[in-house]
This record gives sequence, C-alpha cells and structure tokens, in this order.
Amino acid sequence: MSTKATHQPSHHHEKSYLVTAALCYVNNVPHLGNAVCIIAADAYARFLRMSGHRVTFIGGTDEHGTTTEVKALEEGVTPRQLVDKYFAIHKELYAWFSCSFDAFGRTSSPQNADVTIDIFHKLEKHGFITENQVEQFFCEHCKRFLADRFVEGTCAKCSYAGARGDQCEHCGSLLTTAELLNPKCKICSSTPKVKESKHLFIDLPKMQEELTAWINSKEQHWSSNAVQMTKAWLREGLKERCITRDLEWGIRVPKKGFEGKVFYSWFDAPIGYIGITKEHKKDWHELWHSKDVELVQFMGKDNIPFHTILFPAFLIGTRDHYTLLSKLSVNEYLNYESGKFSKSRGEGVFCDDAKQCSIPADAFRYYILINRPENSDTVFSWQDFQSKINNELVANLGNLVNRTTVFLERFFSSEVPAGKPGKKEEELDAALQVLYENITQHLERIELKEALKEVMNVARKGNQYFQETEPWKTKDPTALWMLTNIVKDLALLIAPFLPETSNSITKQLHIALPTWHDLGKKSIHGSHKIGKPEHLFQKLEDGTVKELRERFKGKGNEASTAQEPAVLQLRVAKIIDVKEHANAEKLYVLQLDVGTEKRQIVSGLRGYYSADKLLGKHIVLLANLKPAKMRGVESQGMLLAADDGKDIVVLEAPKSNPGTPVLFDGVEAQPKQQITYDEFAKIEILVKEKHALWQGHALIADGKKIAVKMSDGAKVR
Ligand code: B3M
Ligand code: ZN
Repeated sequence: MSTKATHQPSHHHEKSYLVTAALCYVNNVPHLGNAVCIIAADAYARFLRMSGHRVTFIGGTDEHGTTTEVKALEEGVTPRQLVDKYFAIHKELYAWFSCSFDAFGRTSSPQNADVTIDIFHKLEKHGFITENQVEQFFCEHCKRFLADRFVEGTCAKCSYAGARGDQCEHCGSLLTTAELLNPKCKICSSTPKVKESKHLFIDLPKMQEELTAWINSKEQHWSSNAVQMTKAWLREGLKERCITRDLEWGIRVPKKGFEGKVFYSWFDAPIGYIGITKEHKKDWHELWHSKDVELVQFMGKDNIPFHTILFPAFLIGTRDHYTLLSKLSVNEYLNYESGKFSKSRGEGVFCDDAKQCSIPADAFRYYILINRPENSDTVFSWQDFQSKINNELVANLGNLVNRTTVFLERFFSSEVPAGKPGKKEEELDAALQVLYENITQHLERIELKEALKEVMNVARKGNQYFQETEPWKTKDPTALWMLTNIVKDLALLIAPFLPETSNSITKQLHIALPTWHDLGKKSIHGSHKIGKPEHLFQKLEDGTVKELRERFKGKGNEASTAQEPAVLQLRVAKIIDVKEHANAEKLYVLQLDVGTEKRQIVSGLRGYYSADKLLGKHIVLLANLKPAKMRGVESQGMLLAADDGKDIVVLEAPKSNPGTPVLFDGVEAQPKQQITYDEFAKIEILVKEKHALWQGHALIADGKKIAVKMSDGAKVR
C-alpha cells in the first residue's frame, strides 16, 4: 500500500486517525436521536478507510455515574448486572446498524480504571489537583449524598423543571447545588438537605492560559457551535471542577482520606476512549501518544465542553504528550414527530424497534444522515421517512442500479459490453467528475448531509442518461458500459453511508469494493460478467407507515396532553407600579419586577381592584406570551386571574423572589420561546378546593401550592 500511496497527490497520503463516537449511557436502549452521532462517525470512519488511511474507530458505553445507579435501583438489579445487560444490547444494536467499530468497549473495564488512575496520579504530581469542602445534597431519608442524577429540580437559568444535579438538559448549563431550585431526591422524592463533604478538583484556572492557546490553535477545525460554547467558558474564566463523588459505583479514588469516594463519571468517561483502545488494541499507547495521529470526535451538542475543555485539560495536565482533539463534529438533536423520544411514554422509534420493523438498517441510516441535525434540530417523521425511501432510495438509486443490471442480464447475457465514449459520454464524465470532487471535499470536511445529497445527484445523472440514450430501443453497448461504471462508482460513493447497499451493488456487479482512488475510472471493461440482479430497496406502503406511526405514537392523547402546559413560562412577579390606562377605562398599566428584568403589562382589573390593593402583590406572570399593544400601550405578558363570571381574583404567589418559576406539579416545563393567547386559552386551568389545577396538577411555586380565593369551577386565564 505504501508504494501506491507515494504516487498519490500529496493530500491523499496515508495518515493515522482515531475516530470516536460519544460513549452511550447504559440506562436505556438508544433511540434514533442517540444513533445520529454514532452513525455519522461510522460514515466518516468508513470514508477515511476507503481513502487509504489507517483508522481506529472507537465507541462503547459510559457505564459509571448516577444514570446507571438510578436505573439499577428502578430495575432492582445491581449496577454491574445492569451495565452487563445494556452493554450487550447496545453492542448488538450498533452491529445491526453496521457500525464498523475497531474497538467497542466499556468505561467500567479494568483497562479504563488503569488509565484513569494513571492520569489522576500525573495530574496530581504536576499540581493540578486541589481539595475543597463542597456543599452537596444529602437525603436524610435514603441516608445518601445525592450526586448528579440522584437529584432533580428546576434549573435556575432557564426554569426547566427536569434539571439534574449536574446539568440542565434543556439549556445545557452545568449546575451547582445553589443553581438547582426545588431539589427532590430521585429515589424517594423528599427534599434533600445540603451537607458538606471533602472533594478533589481539577485546577482549570491554573491551566487557563495554556488551554486558551491550545484552543486558539485548533478552533478552525471545529464547528461554530463548539467554538462559541468553548469561548464562552474561557471568557467567563475557567473554574475548578469537582472530579470526585460520594458514590459506591465507579472507579475508586486512590488517595488517603478519600476512601469510599469514586471519580465523577465525566472524569473517566472521556478517558474511556483511551481505556477502550487499551482494551482492544495492542498499539493503544502509540495511538494515544502521537503528534501524527489525528483525533476526530463526534458528539451531541450537550457534550461540547467536556471534549473541548475538560478532556484536553485532563490530558495536557499529565505532561505526557497525549494525542489531543483535532477535529470535532457536533450534532444538534433529532426529535420524533411532534415531540421527544420517550421510552417511558413509548413514544418514538428506538433502535431495538427499528430492528423489528423489517425495514433495512440502511434505510434508517439514510434517513438519519440525509436529515442529520448539522446546524439545527431536525425531526423524524414517518411521512418524510416514507417519501425519502420511496422517492430517493427506491425511485432514484435503486432504480438506476436495477434497470442497469436487469438490462445487462436480459439483453447482454449478463456480460458488460465494450463501450466507445462519444461526445455525450465525455460531457457526462465531466459533470460526474465535478460531483465526485464535491462529494470528496464534503466528506473531508465532515459535511455528511451535503455529501450524501450529491451522491444522490450522481444517481440522478445516471437515470437521466438512461432516459436520453433509450437503451431499451437502441441496445446501445456504450450506454450500458457507461451505466455499469457509474453504478460501480455509486457502490463506492454510497459505501460510507449505506454499507449493506454498497455490498449488494458490488455483489450484483460481481466486483470487489473499489477504493476512493478508483473513483471515476472506467475499471469495468467489456466482457466482465455480472452477478444476479436484486432489488436494493422496497417501497414503504401507506398501510405500513400508518401502522408504524400508530405503534410508536406513545400512550396517545393522555400522554401528549399531559405535556400541554409545559409550553408555558410562568414566573412570580411583584407589582411595583400601577397606573390607569389613559385611553381605556377598564385597563391598568402595571410595572412588574420579574427578578432579572422589569416588565410592563396591561391588565383589565379596573373595577375589581383599586390601584393600591394591587401594588406590592406577588402575582403569577405568563412571561412568554407574545407581546401585544392594548389601546396603544405595549403589554409584555399577562397575569393569571380566576374568573367565575361575576368576579375576578388575581392569583397570588407566595412571597418568594420575583423570577421564581411557577409550575404545574409533576409537569416538566419546556417553555416555548413565545406562545399566542389562543394557544394559552386552550389550556384549561380550573379552581378546585382553593387551588388552580390543570387536570389535577396544582400550580406551585417554591414547592407550595398557589391559593385562589374563589369557588370550584372558576376559570383561570
Ligand atoms: N454518556 C453523555 C451522552 O450520552 C455521555 C457521553 C460521554 S462521551 C465520553 O450524551
Ligand atoms: Zn431520598
């Protein structure tokens, strides 16, 4: 191979790559959204291999941490039993998706413990580990510290109600104890106390300068969302980060005075890439200690700072010349139909479901890659899935391959005729050459979606040429020879994306899988004998789609309406000024303190409340209502009040800090940017036993129900 490589243009010379896909948590079966980063990494790894590079593609499971412990408690098994079960499931599913890992392993392996402890000792030796007392949630009832996912509450930054002890999934912020409001023990739901405990930290401030310099030298290879988030961390100034936890499950901290503690799972998880390489590859040490190896990492956007700041800091601080991140490819989220994937609600297609749908893995790979959330979130919809399979895979790619091979079989006894390119063929070749260049460049830049679109354009060009040359009339040998070679190129071009499809094409053509250097060459000559034609894809029928949509729609209306008020952003606000509206005798203009900001709203309370009765009240503000002018005065939201047809009573929040989130008990808030009044009016909130309820869920602030002095049945609006 090396002799061949020397004849290639310089940008084609052989290199060594480490490609990683984020390591999956093992508390669940992955859903299609989780598979996005893994399938993308696989496509890229395949492209690199086919271009003649040496690739070690690493993946696996992230088995420590409270995600695992919480799930083990739920399933009534030990963490070890749980991770063994899910490791096997994950491994099998990615194999079904044709993911070509060179090393697929686990963070709970002895190899990873070795590497993690070695890195820790070196960080300590070079003065990057500090000790501190920290405040942690402690559940008196369960008699345990509630690290990370053992505690849930409301994010102080975005007011999302399902935030966890270490990170808010909704806005991505990393949270401290003080930034998690209304904390609840995940095991017993009681409110935890805050207790002190001694922990180890990585001294990031000490590395700020060194990290900044390193990041500045790398950022041109990172996607803009990654650069932005990383720069924001640097701008704010790096803080010491706690790398230990009071838990049982994890890698034990090998230090006196820290017995009974383990490393934070985000410490040993990225190190897991190295541990997994050690688990499976003899040359792991060289690969991870080389200037010539390019490390390319794939992940979802919530994983960015762990890979651009923390993991590099762990490695740089060892002074051990580790291979550091070169390129990174970050995806946004793939959502399901109208909402999120949720195993508990049975909503959305999970990888195990996909396997049981009798739709080939490549169809899912195609959909995931052509819909890859590269710059913004995208949505899996059955209708779109059906149209992409039928119009693109079946009618375009599948059709070209099938009509070509069937023609060869029928009219040329399966033998490729010799061809003589004329003007038409030269023109087509020139056009294809441009597409091939584009595809290669997009792949090099990890623009997988664009690359795949262009691959489909190659098939389109082939079909056009078929139409124009009309071989069914002419039996033109040149046309069939051209088409066979285009199909050969397609076998190559589609291989990173749809490996099984590529296998089927090469089998039908009876050729070995070409490499990227064969692209565009007419390497199939006259008299080559092809194999048996087979259909690549099957049409997805309306009936099947209907059935599948039904099957994965979740617990139906009950579950989807259960999320209805989630779109509301409700806050405690204090009325700090009341004026009469100059042009409307029923309206007041109120000034509100909403904690971080001031707001003005217009309210129809004249005749029900005097101005001085309103002043100073803590009310419930609907903060994300679309602003509107009311008789010429801007209103930025509305306050909630109960109305029984005769009287109107303002909902009064407990005297908590302005800005405190107001929630429906048990409903996860996922506020929309903005909602219209009509959307709000559809949500029926009724007074019952002096509380405001939506389908039995009471409005609460600071954990207390909001009282309404009105009789049952009054409407809140
Ligand atoms: N398991 C988070 C996630 O699955 C985490 C990634 C670890 S990568 C080292 O999104
Ligand atoms: Zn508890």
